Parts: sequence; structure tokens; C-alpha cells
Amino acid sequence: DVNGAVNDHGAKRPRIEDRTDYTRWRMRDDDSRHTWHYLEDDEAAKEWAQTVADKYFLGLPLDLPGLPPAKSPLDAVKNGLTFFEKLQLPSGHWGCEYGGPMFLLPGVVIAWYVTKTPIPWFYATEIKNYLFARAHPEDGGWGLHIEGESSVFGTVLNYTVLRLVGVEADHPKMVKARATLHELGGATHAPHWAKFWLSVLGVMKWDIVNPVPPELWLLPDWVPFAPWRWWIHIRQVFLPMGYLWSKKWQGEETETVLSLRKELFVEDWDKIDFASHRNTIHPNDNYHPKSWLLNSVNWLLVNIWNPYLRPKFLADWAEDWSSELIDMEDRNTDYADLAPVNAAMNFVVCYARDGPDAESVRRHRERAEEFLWVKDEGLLCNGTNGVQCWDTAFAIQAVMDAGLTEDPRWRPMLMKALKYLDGQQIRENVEDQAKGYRQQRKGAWAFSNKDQGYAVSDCVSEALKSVIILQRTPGFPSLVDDRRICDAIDTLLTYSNSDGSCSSYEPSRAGPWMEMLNAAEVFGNIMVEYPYPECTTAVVTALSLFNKHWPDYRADEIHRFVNRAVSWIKTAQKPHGGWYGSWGICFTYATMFALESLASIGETYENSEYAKKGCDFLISKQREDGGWSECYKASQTLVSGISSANHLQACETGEYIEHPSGSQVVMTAWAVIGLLKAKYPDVESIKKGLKLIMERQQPNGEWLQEAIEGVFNKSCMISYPNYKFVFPIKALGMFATKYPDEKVI
Ligand code: LAN
Repeated sequence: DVNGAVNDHGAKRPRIEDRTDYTRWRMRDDDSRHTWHYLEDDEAAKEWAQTVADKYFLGLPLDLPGLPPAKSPLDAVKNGLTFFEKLQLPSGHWGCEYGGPMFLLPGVVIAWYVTKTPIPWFYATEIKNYLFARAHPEDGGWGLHIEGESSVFGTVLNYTVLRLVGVEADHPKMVKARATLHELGGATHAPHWAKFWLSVLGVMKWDIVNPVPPELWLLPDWVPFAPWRWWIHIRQVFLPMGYLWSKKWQGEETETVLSLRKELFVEDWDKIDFASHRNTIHPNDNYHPKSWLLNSVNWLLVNIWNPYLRPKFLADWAEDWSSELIDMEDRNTDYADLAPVNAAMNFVVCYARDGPDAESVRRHRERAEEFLWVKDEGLLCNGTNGVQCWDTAFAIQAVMDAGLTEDPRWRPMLMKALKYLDGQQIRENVEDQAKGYRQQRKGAWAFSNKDQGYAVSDCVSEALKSVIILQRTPGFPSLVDDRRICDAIDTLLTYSNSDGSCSSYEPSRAGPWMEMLNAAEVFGNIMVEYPYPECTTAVVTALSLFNKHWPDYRADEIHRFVNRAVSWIKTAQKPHGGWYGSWGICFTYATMFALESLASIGETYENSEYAKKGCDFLISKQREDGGWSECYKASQTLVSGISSANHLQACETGEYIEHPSGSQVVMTAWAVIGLLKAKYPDVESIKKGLKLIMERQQPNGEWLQEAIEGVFNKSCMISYPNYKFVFPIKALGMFATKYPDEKVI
């Protein structure tokens, strides 16, 4: 008995409670593999005490003493660090919730359900609490992400999750959500990925899912649209999706599945012509309408290729090769996988292929735990298995910018952080790099941890900068030796795009025209790698810092790389003076990075048109109260490369949009950092921003969570809870070292 496990495959009735006892939750940090444990046993709970970090994550009172009120920016930095230090986890990194997207937990829960994985009552209970807490206050539905308006994607999948974990259909909140779902047209109006998951679950018939032909993996590499050229996240999702689509694999038809067939549709299930709804979609979900080209290809696949032409041997071959690529992904990450989307799908593939008792299934089941996070509102699924290396790198840099790396007060914290990054450097390329189309990664750092093991241009850069900074500070050992630092540089140097810019996981392998094949409907710019000012800046600053300390290693290549990259950043400036950010919201985020890039080659407000325009742009957006406040909607305004509505339309500028809830600490810090990097001469504006940041600091040194900070794929937002510590500390610290005698309040 797994604590009243929720699964109606057997006779067991779901057990779901009002709430769990929050004093019983603990987060285990196994060298930055995060798992949450509920200690039902009193003895066990006594032996394993809750830490300050646990309590903080869970929203329990911390009872920390107030600190001496900050009179100067440097005081505020120290108070901030005093608080933030308490959140450092035993293995030396900072952890956090990484929620926001509302389509991740459904993948995990549907995978659990169809693989007959028991769901303990304390998970079921807190999943219910989280989803109820995050239901849209007016219509009771869910959107693509926590701040978005209700969509079929969010509503149909999260409603399904609630039913699978044992919430009854007649619960008032379910009745309300269902009404909203029906208002939006019901499940037939869902986007592709929802139709996929609901078909796996057996609530829909596979005919409703637009083709995901695994045959594409058999194309020779020279074919311009071959999947190895796609953005890593899309090809790693397409891969297991294609396998399951080709097999038309479905979980067992349980009572709940049969009941969902009645609940999720406006129509009578038996009468639905599923094939006719392949392209039915509600406008709220249709961020990127499918192109005429994709619609035509789909039509041919459905009406000609699949029924008449698709030879069995080819289908088998494609499935086998997909299966092999899936195994490579599982092996290279020890089943952690790139992100929860493909991890949940690979889990189902292994179950379908290897059977319920297979080792692969057991490992997927175990590792899926690492995506889960418990917070005050309940249990959610993180966007990745964490933000470990990324946040740790920024934390170190914030201390550096405040000029405090030599202060013995912070040495233990920084030593732990350095040791963490030392242990997390990826030491080898993947075994099957060429065969699996993987990017070189030796010497790299991942965004989360080395188990996941995917190098990202800016994650390598930020971690490398932090390591170099600390190792060049008196009192710190050189844990990462020169050879390993050069390995990181070798890998970074592979990231240059033909226009000089950098992308995220790999250099671009095809052009933006590939968006013509974007089938996901809910996301924009997902098919290939694009040039990103954020990533480009990070690489520029890392290479420059390295070159300062190791002037002889690959110096010519580094100079050429940096010059081309900065030239590209100049071309990416929008007419209004800002830069468009793809991973943080939005112009404020990228403009901070771009100004840093320019500063790194000596271009600032006084001597550079670009830097001046960038600063003027930021200043034009400063609010009365001194802060900045950009809204996530800004991210959705830019249509680059190929537009959704009108394919092949020219790039649009994109608009800065104010957040209705007023100035935001994180955004204000970004703007101030950009202005300071560019040596913006009017100190008064900068001081006004910092004053707001200082006034928002709590007596114990912390800052409170405000609006969501991050974004991906243009349409989906994601939380970076540690940004409210690292960026304010960095902004205040930069100011304190630059203007030690200036008063802010
Ligand atoms: C991330 C998170 C980190 C982010 C930065 C390092 C900030 C960025 O500068 C480069 C891109 C990267 C690594 C990134 C890419 C896309 C991710 C992995 C995410 C936004 C976190 C979640 C998202 C992933 C795609 C979610 C799953 C969704 C799919 C569409 C497959």
C-alpha cells in the first residue's frame, strides 16, 4: 500500500485530503538532485529536521530576527546576502521552484497514470491544492502559464490531472472549470500537444492528432528540414511523440478514462468524427497558426501517405531508429532527460516498449520525482530539474559586483558555491555525439545540473565567469585547473552563428523558415535556434574575461568571435533603442545584457550611439516611483522571422508594455544594472531606482515575490524566484562600489 495510492486501475479508491501537514515536508539535496519527501512517521520527522530553506520554500514562518536597517546600498547588499545565504543548500547551490508553465504537470501525471505508477495521497492532495490555487479567479480554468488567460490547453489538461489524482467531477471547482472548458469548445478545440496526451490516455482517438511521422528521422542529414536541424527541445519532444503516434499506443481504458470521455467534450463522444477535428483549435490557444505548407503536408500524410503508401518496413525502421535515439537521450542523462516534457514521453515509450517491470521504467519513475516541487500553494512541476548552476553563477557574480569576494564574512558561502560549480562541470562529451546529433559539451556547465548535462552557451559562460572570478580572488583555491577552463573555452568557441551571434544549446542549424513546420500552435519561434542578445552577451563577457587572464590561448579566435558578436548585437538593436529578450521579460532584460556587451568593448553612453540609445530607451520607461515594470505581454508582441498570421512577413519591432501591478524589483534591478554598465551620467535616475529596491527590502533582508520574470517560446512565462535576490544585490553592489559616498535614502 503506497499510502492510499491514487490509481483506479486496480480496485483502489483514490484518497485525497484537504491538505497535508506542511511541517512534514523536506527537500533532499543529493548533490543538487532535488526530491521532496513527506515524513508521515513522527520519529523520522524528528530525526530529519526542516531547514530554513525548506520552510522558506513551503511558505512557513522563518522567525528570523530583523537586521539593522540598511542606510546605504552596501548595507542593503549585506542584509540581502545574510538572508540569501540561509537558502544556500548543502551541496553549495541555490535551489527554487521553477514553475509558471501549466502544461508540464499534466505530462507527468498522465505518464504516471498510463504506466500505473501509484500516486501517493500527499502528492495527489497537494497537486489538487496547487491547481485549485492557480485556477483563473473568474472562470476557474487554466492558461498556458500562471498569469495567462484560460485556454483549452491549460484547462483540458489540468482538469484531467485533477480527475486522475482523484478529485470528483462534481466538486464545485470542477463544475466551474468544466463549464469554462465547454465554453471554449471542449477538448476537440485543444492544440496538438493536448490532443497527443489525451490520445495516449485513451480519452481521444488518435485520428484527432496531426501526424508526427517518425520517418522524418530517416531523412539524410543534408535535407534542409531534417529534424537534427531543429531546436533541441522540439526535436527531443517530436522524437518520443512520433514513436507513440506511430504505434498509436494507448493506456488502459479505466472508469476514469471512460468518464473523462463524457466530461471533456461538448459533443456525444460516440458521435465525434475525431479525424475532422485535427485542426480545430480555440483562438486563445492558437498563438502560432499552422502554415498553409504544414496544413498541406498534414493533409497528404493523413489522406494519402498513411492509409495507402506508408510501407510497414519503413514504419518499423523509423520506429526502431527513434527508439534508439530515445535510448541515447535516456542513457546520456541517466533518465533525467532534457526537460519534463520529453522525460514524461520517454517514460511512456519505455513502458510501452519494455513492459511494466523494465529497469528503464523504474529509472524514469524515479527520476520524474526531480521535476516536482512543493510550495505554499501545493505541488507543481518545474520547467527543468532545477536552476542550480545558473542561479549559483549569478549569486557569485552579485557578491563580486559588490566588491565583497575578499570579505571573510562571505567566504564559506562562496567556497561552497565554488566547490559546487567545480563538481558540476561536464568533463566529457556524450559517447554518441555525432550519431545522436549532440553538441560538443566537454568543459561546459548545464542550466540545471550535470546529470541533465546539456551545455547552453550562456550557462557555460556565466558559470565559467564565476569560477574564474573566485579562483582569481586571494584566499580561494584553483579547483578547476587551466586545462578544464580551456575545455570550457573550446566548447564556447563552437557557438558562433554565421552572423556572429550566439544561440542557446547549439548554433543555428537551419533558418527561421522552418517555423513553417511549427505544429505546436501554442508557441512561437520553436523550430530552430535563433540569435539571442542574452546568450551572445554572456559568451562575449566570458571570452573577454578569460582573455584577460590567459592572453595567449586561442587569442585571435577569441578576438574575432567577440568583435563579430558585438557587431551583431548592434544590428539587433530595435529602432526604439531597446533589445528584445527571449528568456526574461523582455526589453528590459535584453537591454541590460546588450549594454553590458557594449561596455565590455569600451562602448558606453559617452562614446557610443548604441549605448546612448539603449540608455535613453530605459530612461524613457522609468516610472514616477523610480522603478520599471514591463509586462510579459511585451514578449508576445515581437514577430520575428516568420509571422504566425502572415508567413514571411518582415520583422516587427515589438512593444514595451507596462505591467498593471506597477514597478517590479527585478526589472528595476535589470534597468539599473544596464545603466550602470553603460556609465549613464545622470546618477539621480539610478538612485531613484535603487531607492525603490531598498524600500521594498524586508527587515530580514529578503525581497518578496512579485510578477513572473521569465519567458520562453514567446508565449509561455516561467518563474525565476532567485532573481529577486541576485539582481537587486548586484545592482546595489555595483552602485556601492562605483559611488561609495552617494546616499540613496
Ligand atoms: C530554459 C531555461 C533557461 C534558459 C536560459 C539559460 C535563461 C536562456 O538564456 C537559454 C535557454 C534556456 C536554457 C531555456 C530553454 C527552454 C527551457 C528549457 C527553459 C525556458 C526552461 C523551460 C524550457 C523548456 C523548453 C520547457 C519545455 C517546453 C517545451 C516547449 C519542450
